[in-house]
Amino acid sequence: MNASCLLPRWIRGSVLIGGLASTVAFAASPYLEFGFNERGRLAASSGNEPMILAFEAQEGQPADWHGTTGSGVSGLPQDRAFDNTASTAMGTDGLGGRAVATEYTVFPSMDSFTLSGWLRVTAGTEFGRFGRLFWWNANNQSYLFYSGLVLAFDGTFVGAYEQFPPTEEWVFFAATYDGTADTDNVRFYRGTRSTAVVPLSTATIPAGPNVRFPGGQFVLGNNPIGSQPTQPCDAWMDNFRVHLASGSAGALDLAQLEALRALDTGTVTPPVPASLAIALAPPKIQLSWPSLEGYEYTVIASPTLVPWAPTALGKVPGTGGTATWLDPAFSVGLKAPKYYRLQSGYAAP
Ligand SMILES: [Ca+2]
Ligand SMILES: [Ca+2]
Repeated sequence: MNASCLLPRWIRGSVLIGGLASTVAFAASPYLEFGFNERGRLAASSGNEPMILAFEAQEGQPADWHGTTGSGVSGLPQDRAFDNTASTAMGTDGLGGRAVATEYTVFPSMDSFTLSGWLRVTAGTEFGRFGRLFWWNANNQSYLFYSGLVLAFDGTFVGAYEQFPPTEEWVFFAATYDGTADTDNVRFYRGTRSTAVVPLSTATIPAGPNVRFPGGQFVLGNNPIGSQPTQPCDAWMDNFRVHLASGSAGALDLAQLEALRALDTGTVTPPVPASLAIALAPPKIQLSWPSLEGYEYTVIASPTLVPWAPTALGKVPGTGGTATWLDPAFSVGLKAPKYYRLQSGYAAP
């Protein structure tokens, strides 16, 4: 017998999936959002799509490219960045790390999208050379690279060239595509921690829904393993986001991008929402969820949904594997409802 069948109906209907929602002023939640604020080999999306990235070195060796505390764009103690500066050079013929999706993933086909994030290079880093910020290997290669800021899809290259000289400060970058517009449907933007986002250049490609990312290997910071030439992005990266939408809403406008930039300079991206499963460990209730190193999870319960009267029952450190928590006070035969919620937060450094 499946143990979960023993659960009274009201229990199965009352388990909540908790976590702190990601909110961005004036713009919908990102489809993907990587803040790199955990520790360990994995980096999780706090956007709507719970993609997990694994860090690896040039030839695929396991690595941890999380920067130190405070290395993220906000400089706040819980903020870390993807530190790919161990790369031997920017772009072509350098050797360096990457963050690659642990599963082959498909973007939904949408009319519009935005790729945005933050980049910081060290003084003296050679400009250009096609260092990969983003790679999506579909039927046609799609990528964004640091050589200026260049977007390539369907074999078409459009870009804002020579606009990103290495200054050793964090630079906000964005490329938007609005497939509902026939002209100027690709736009590039730049900002810094201290200066607002400004438009750079525009370009025109054939209009239509975004079928240019039909699926494939998703990589940040380099080409996929085994590629020639090797093209690491010898830099720090933080808060890489993908927005997607039907209609034109996925192409964020200047005000929305400026809101993102301003938000990032003073806050740390929210923790990854956790998904909660419930099972029986007879005769007790057991909760389990995928956990990340560097996070701490708090199990909360209330006897009623409204009003929500929470009691914190326990704290569990993230390990990078499945975390479990057994409710010592709740037997299956108990005839009272109990509503669980799981909160995720950053563990103390
Ligand atoms: Ca960060
Ligand atoms: Ca380097």
